[in-house]
Amino acid sequence: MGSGYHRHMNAPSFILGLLLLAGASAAVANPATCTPVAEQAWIRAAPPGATALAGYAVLRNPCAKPFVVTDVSSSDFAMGMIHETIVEKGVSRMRHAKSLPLPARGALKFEPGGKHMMLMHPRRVLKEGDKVRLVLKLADGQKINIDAVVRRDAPTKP
Ligand SMILES: [Cu+2]
Repeated sequence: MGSGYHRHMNAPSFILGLLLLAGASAAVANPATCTPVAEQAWIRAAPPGATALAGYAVLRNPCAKPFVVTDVSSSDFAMGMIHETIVEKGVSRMRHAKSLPLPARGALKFEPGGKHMMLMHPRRVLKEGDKVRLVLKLADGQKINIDAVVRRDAPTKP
């Protein structure tokens, strides 16, 4: 895993590694209060003055119904947006994703080189180890609170 800052580069081996990590089973929650949960949430540390940081997490859905993720926000940033990465003719670009499906009993992965939470204009200096509260918005109006840690590299599963 590289130690660089937020980049949108093609990293197939890294993505494969994350997919392999995704096999873990999710706990089945009480259907009455069933809600998706975020794991391994982190934000890529960036140099002071950076105007956009990328956030990553694995969102698991233990419920029998699907959800749709529509937006992200944080009180530590002026603006948040869901991005997805597309590769055209070998060139990687990112674009705004207005909605991302989270299948029933499935997972949605935000990961380097793929979908990510684009966090723009930080309101405070964010250093390695700092915690940031992110809020994912679902199409049904639910909000998922995520506590992300600022790190240089992706966390490895314990
Ligand atoms: Cu982006």
